[in-house]
Amino acid sequence: MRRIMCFRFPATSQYFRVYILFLVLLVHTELSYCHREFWGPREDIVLSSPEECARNCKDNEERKNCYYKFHIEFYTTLGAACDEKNQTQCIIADGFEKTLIPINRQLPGPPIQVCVNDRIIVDIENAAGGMEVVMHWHGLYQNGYQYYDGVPFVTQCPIPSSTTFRYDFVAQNAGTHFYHSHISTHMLDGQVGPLIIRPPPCNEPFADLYDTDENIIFLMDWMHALSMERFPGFYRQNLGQSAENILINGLGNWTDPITKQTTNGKLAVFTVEKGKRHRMRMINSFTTVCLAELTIEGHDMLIIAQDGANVKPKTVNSIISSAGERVDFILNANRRLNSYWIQVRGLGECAEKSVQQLAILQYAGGPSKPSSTPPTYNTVPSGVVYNSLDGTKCNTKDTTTTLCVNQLESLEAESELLKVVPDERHVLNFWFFNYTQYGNNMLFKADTYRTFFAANDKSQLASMFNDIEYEVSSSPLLSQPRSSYQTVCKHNQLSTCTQPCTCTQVIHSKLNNVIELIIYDEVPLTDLHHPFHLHGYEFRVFSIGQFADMRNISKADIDQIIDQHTERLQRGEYTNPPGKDTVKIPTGGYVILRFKANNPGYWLLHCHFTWHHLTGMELVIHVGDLEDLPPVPPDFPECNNWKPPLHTLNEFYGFRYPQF
Ligand SMILES: *[C@@H]1O[C@H](CO)[C@@H](O)[C@H](O)[C@H]1NC(C)=O
Ligand SMILES: *[C@@H]1O[C@H](CO)[C@@H](O)[C@H](O)[C@H]1NC(C)=O
Ligand SMILES: *[C@@H]1O[C@H](CO)[C@@H](O)[C@H](O)[C@H]1NC(C)=O
Ligand SMILES: *[C@@H]1O[C@H](CO)[C@@H](O)[C@H](O)[C@H]1NC(C)=O
Ligand SMILES: [Cu+2]
Repeated sequence: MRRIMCFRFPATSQYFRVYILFLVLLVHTELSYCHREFWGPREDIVLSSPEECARNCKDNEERKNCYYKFHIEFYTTLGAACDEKNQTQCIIADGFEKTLIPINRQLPGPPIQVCVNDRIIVDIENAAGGMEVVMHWHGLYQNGYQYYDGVPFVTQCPIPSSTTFRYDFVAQNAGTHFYHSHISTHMLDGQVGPLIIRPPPCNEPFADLYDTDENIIFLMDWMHALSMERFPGFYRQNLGQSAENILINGLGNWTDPITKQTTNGKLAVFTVEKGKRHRMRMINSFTTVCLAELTIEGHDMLIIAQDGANVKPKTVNSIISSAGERVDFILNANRRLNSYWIQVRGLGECAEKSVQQLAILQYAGGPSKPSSTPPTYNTVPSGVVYNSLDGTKCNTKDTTTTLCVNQLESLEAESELLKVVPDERHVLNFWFFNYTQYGNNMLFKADTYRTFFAANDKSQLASMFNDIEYEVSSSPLLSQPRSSYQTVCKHNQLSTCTQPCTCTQVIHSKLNNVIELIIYDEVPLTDLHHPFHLHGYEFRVFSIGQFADMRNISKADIDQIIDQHTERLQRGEYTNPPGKDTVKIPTGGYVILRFKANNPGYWLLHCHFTWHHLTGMELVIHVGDLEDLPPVPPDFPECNNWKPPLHTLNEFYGFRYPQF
């Protein structure tokens, strides 16, 4: 278990603490009296505002109860709010008018910034009529708060419109995290925001390496219509689901590729002080298959954490990330007093349309515009690329041009994870079931309604993970285990089911086992580098590899990978594999990761590309048994099918229908 508090109060200050507590209670009892209807009967729970919570964390500080209200509704960018003097409710985005479903009329959503051990309470008011909401806190363990992980039909029912749902959990693991909608494609329509958990100074290993910790670089992909427009996707025009634009901290401009006209957008400005070292927290909240490549003119970047997990610092020149990944780096503002371009290029499918966005790094007191010409899409960065698309050198010591996420080292040794044979090993392939190969008549058959998405090559696809297309159950597995079982895959389901095999895939794991996952891209497709995210855990990335020849990966290939991995373990070659919760798998490649299953619950493991996981590329890892879990919170909302048995009309529950 990770240490939360650094040291206990010395005995002499105990009395003082009790005295303070008494005073605080006295004051709070007074205060909360008038708020009683709002905050319920408890009088000792004092809520702090988002601003009060976004403080400098101190050693051994009392926990704060950080309260947030998220109001969700339909809204438009560049709406009438943008003509007001006070533009607090104006969303400009990239200067293109479109409908979105944001939180509190902000883009990205309001930042949650707390200290380790704070309690986070978020009331989600769903005022988006006709739309369900579910919020996932990406990167948080939720150990003890399993019911608040925010996965529809796994941990909770979706929040129906016109109702409010209260999330209530403790910030356990420090790091740069974020929150996002986990239902439909809403994440792409504004339901995202940063979630930063800072440790007390005594648990911050890099405190000496930086002077400020204020900058969040929040990357979003962006479409010029509601994203649902593109699910399952068009077939005759505007194929595929690639993004039209990228936003940096919700801002950017956009040049129409046909008319060449540029919108009157605003670029994000990051102000730094010359001579200071700034910790930058970069969050990739993309939903499409595009990747983001970040470079900062004239500056290199010292990487100190990935997905909130600290690593031994390494310098790079550009940072590639895919949906769900975060990178903390230190930027040393040691150049001439000026301003510099920040460039984010869209890679993968986004390369076809040369999608990119710019922002400005401004030295305080310097000019507001960089003196150099803005970089174009064809400005390719030089130097070391972090998390590059080339996975062929990840299992070597060569980091001259590329630095893979597994080539970094964790600060913490985890010797139990290094044992040669794990307690459980799951080999999980992923691929697409291509209905179009069968002439589509399998998909568009009378009375069958199978899930699919329309890809950019005009094929109609379902997404397979471990040879199964995940079927969403009608009740949450965690909170309603007795009613959710109907669709759960049976033992040996694969031997009996017809292709594509569809059921609610649950892998049962024993609490505290060391679990190894080998996830691989069985049938490589150009430009696809799927990022897999595991809820509830930070795993360690042991090995990343890629078969250079873009061929299908066979079972024999996997056996060979396991042999190599086993030899490396036997030779003790893995030195502190780094922690992460989202990992990008190279095209036609694989990743080997391990974690200790010390967090009971139902945890989703899925590709973080929205269109893939919505069409089946996900499964649930069920750790532990019912008795390992906290009880379901009282009055927790339930949902299920309702198909009562049919009776003759006048015997139905004794009710007599009127006779005419
Ligand atoms: C504008 O909105 C901000 C944020 O709500 C508020 O602090 C400020 O007082 C408002 N200004 C005016 C002139 O209303
Ligand atoms: C982007 O917007 C800024 C600010 O409105 C503008 O100065 C700049 O010319 C635009 N960029 C491009 C490439 O048109
Ligand atoms: C699906 O099958 C069709 C027809 O064989 C083919 O043209 C297309 O490239 C395939 N797409 C994928 C993604 O495999
Ligand atoms: C790879 O697998 C796909 C799907 O099973 C199949 O259509 C394709 O022919 C295979 N490619 C090769 C080179 O074997
Ligand atoms: Cu995917």
